[in-house]
Amino acid sequence: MAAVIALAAGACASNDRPAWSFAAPQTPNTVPAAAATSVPATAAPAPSDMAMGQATAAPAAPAAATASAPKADPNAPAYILRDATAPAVLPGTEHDVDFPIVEKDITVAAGFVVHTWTFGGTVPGPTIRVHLGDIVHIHLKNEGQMSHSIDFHASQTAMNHQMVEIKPGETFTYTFTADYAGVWMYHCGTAPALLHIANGMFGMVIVEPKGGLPKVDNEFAFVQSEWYLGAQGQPSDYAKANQTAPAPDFVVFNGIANQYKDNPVAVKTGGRTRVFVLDVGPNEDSSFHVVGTIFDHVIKEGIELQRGNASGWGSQAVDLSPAQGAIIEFTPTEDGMFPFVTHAFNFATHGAIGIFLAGDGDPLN
Ligand SMILES: [Cu+2]
Repeated sequence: MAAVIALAAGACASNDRPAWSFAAPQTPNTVPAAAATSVPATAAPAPSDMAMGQATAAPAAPAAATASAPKADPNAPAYILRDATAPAVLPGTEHDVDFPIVEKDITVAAGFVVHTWTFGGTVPGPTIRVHLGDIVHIHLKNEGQMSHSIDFHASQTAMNHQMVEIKPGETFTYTFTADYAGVWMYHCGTAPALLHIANGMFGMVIVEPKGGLPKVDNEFAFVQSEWYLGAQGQPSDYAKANQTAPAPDFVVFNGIANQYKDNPVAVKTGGRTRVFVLDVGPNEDSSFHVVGTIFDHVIKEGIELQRGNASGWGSQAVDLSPAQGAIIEFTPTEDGMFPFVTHAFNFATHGAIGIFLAGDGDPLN
């Protein structure tokens, strides 16, 4: 029979009925040796390098960029589970948020460590949640070894005004007004932006709509992204990430492969669950789906499927290209497992999968 998902809590583990089978990746992808092009030499990016396109001067490349991924290291530290719960909206109408820029070794999948560049020491960076019309001051301090910058998609500002290079040791405050509601990406824009995003410099901003969002039983925030592994313990591999047909080693929710498959997320049976979901790529789309549920309320990039609409429309999966976000809501109708995936299944099998566990996890009890 098909393999049954192993649940950390043990619920349902003895259930012998057919079940979804999710083969976890044992080894990351490899790319042909010919794909291993050298990365441009290190140089401090100038302000004019704030570009989405090809780098003219790339910052520090992986010291030992490799064409193929490293082998899993049995001695790598265990990954640190990221709480999937969406943060509360910040109190007040004007906010000061500290964003130290920190280089950090992070275990991104069992046995694989990446020397990441981060906002706030985590990948993704902190999720910021505010009300429409709020003013946000992001206080950046570059504690790393190379220049970085930040670009808030929730903001409206000239690229050469606030998306400026912040050199090592420097500080900068990026200020914006939350003019529009939605689920927004932020990321480093320093060239090559592809590498800075691929190496962990991204996160989510939630701007609640006028009047706020109604209270629900459970709220979560998931950022889908890709890892293109360099050598063990080194930054991501720019050459791999820069392929026109890229083959990520892992595709993940909230930075770590399979973390919510290993550690299912509890939801209330019969309650309303809301998920803020964002695809940051840098390259691949998401088709966010929750097995066994139908979304009755979706707001994607300003387009709304309203709950209780007269024609009875529902939604099965939400398509998100890189830098697109959505708010989805559904109700688990019974106790049991409701896996969430990108329905691009080659990526679900490379880490983009988790499990919502409703009630005690057993629909027959
Ligand atoms: Cu950066």
